[in-house]
Amino acid sequence: MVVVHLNGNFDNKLLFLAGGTGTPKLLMGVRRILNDDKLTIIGNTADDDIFYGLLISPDIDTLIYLFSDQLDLKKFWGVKNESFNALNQIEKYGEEIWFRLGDKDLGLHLVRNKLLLQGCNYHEVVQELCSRLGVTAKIIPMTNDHVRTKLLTKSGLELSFQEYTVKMRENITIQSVRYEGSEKAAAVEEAVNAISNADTIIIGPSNPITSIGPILSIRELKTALCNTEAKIIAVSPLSSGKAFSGPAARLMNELNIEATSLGIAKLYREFLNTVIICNNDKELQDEINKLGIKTICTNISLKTEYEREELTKIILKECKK
Ligand code: FO1
Repeated sequence: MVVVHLNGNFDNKLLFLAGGTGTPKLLMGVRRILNDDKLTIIGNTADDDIFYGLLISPDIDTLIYLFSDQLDLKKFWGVKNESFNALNQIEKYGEEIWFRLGDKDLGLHLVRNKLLLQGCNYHEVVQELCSRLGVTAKIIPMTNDHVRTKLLTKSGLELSFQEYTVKMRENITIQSVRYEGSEKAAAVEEAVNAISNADTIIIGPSNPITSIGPILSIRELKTALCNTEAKIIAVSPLSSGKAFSGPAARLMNELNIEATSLGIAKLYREFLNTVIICNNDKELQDEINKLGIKTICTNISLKTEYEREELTKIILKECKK
């Protein structure tokens, strides 16, 4: 397939807000049209967790692996052609191994840990890792501070995001979600500046509760989104009330948030200009338009390279002129 690079004719400052699966899929399409150095991404860090003493940062790592061409594109997390020798060894010491850390992935976690121990803040660590891997997209973690998604189950158990999604396989009813630490957390300054200086901001089709929600829970980032001159476009992660991947629809239902693209538009209504929704959801257009938000109906499934590239073209046409 021919890669259509528009770089010469495209000087829009683009910023993405990203979680771990939907937005990286969209970014694969964007990469086929624009050079990585044209892209800035603010990544969620509230899925982060500690395993065997090492900080693991799934959403940021997916972005790093994507932009260094190492991502396992079957799972959309971890490194391709991975092995699990270290994990099998860890199990021999009686440790739980429900969170599958691969050998190559551990390389990243060890170097990150070293940089953190040397006193770098988290954004500096990500910059250093990207620079060592030759990543030219700007990946900015939302905060250097501790923010963690915590999910309270109906039975009163509070789970981390990884316990909920990987250990429990989302097989448990959630009553409420909070973002531990978000009230005190400061945004990374470059993230605030990126929002203020962008021409167009794309809220990718990531989970609004566990991926975009934590980013919005940081006051400075939400305020910057409400005040920016940028055009803000969201891509819905839902079609006919179902998520393309992950627990977004299920969680929204359990939290009594309308699990449709209208629900998505309502969640982002304070700052949203345009929402891109699935062809199947055409009947929601009028209700969304009544909120003062423009709708574009198209194929948003992002399953194939062709679909990713086509959606990118639609987004680029909608960018602030
Ligand atoms: N997801 C799984 O379903 N099972 C795993 O064992 C698993 C391990 C894992 C290790 C490193 C990493 O960066 C991500 C990993 N994920 C795993 C994905 C992760 O749980 C979620 O997909 C993201 O947090 C969602 O954004």
